Amino acid sequence: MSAAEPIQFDPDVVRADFPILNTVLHGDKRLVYFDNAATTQRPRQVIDALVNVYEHQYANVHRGIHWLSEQSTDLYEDARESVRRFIHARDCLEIVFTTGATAAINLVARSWGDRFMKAGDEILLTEMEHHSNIVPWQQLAERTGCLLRFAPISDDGRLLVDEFDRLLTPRTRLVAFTAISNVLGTINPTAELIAKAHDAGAIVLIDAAQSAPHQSLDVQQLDADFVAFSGHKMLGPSGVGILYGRERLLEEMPPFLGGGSMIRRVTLNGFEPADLPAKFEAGTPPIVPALGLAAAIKYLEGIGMQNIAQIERTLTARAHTVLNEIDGIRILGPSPSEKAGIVSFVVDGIHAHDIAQILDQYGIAIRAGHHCAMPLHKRLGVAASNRASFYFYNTEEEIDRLGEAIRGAKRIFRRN
Ligand code: C6P
Repeated sequence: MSAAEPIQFDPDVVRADFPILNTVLHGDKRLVYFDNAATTQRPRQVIDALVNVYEHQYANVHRGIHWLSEQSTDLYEDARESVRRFIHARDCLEIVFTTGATAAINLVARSWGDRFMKAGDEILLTEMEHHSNIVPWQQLAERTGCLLRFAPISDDGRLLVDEFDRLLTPRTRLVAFTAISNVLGTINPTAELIAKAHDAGAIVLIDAAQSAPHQSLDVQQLDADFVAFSGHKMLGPSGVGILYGRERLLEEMPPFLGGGSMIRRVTLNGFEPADLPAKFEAGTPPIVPALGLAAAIKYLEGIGMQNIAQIERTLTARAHTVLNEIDGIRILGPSPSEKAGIVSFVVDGIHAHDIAQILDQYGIAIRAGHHCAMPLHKRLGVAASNRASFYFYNTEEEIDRLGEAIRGAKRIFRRN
């Protein structure tokens, strides 16, 4: 199936690619995997690609002059090209392999931040950020004396754009926000916010950890400066992520980690950094995970990102309908039309961990807790929430099972 074709999607055919979805637990419960915002599952095609590399193509990259190393280096650079194509970057120089979204954001905070931020400069974030897009900036503020501002959200979890505008001032040097909230599912108006930030003279980092796996991403059309995301949330292996950076910005930045590969020359007195992107890839990179990510991208492209977004819209709408039919449930975040496939909720009088534990007895995997977004939970007035997060291999029938399981939990706690 190509991205341009109308959707012809048979969930049973797709699900057959994912061996783990056949898992039966607790005797007779077929696994319902609704923890996709934490990490997704891998299709056979990705698993086979990993095995194939280890069996036939594995050596260190950019080091050997032997045949196997050349094979492995070519595949690693092909993987970079797959990522470039997937996010529509201009050049492979702008694609840095990291160990994940967290590492990518920290790279920018350490390298760009330490070089360009000074006391009194401001960074504008939002109240809906994951800790990975808060703590690196708090650490930068400790190092440099720069100040953090947080654009507030409405009670139903939408960014208050007027407030964002008010907090964007000539002192704002960087704006960093999530394209999709990992708790609320809110889809932020990314292009609009980037344009506003640029008008104010700020550069922009997009945390795309929850958007790159679910929507098409065009960094040139968005005019993004930095974009961070993780392979394991988009069918790829853990241990690999991407920092996209505009070439001009990456060129101005000093290397963050030092070691092998990131140098052109080393003497006992100092070093000269390598060209992009090697300058930011010190040490042996995540070779096999990068190749696995390329296989994952190939699979996603086969389904088509627009189709994926459409399937998830249907699942999210169904989840809202099912949950709204149950008394005493508060769904966090906006209406289904404004959110991605992430539905967090709180059940009156039952702790999120208890709900998750009972759902597990029904074979349903969801996440419970603060989902690495403690400030957001404080803003919403809840200590913890339950989160069901979907991917294109989930089905409406599974969502109906979620509803039955929550009713079961309420019966156990006599809250119905
Ligand atoms: N969120 C979740 O269950 P890493 O851990 O580096 O792959 O991704 C970090 C990250 C950054 N931004 C957002 C918006 C995220 O959702 C995540 C990861 C997972 O919500 C694990 S805490």
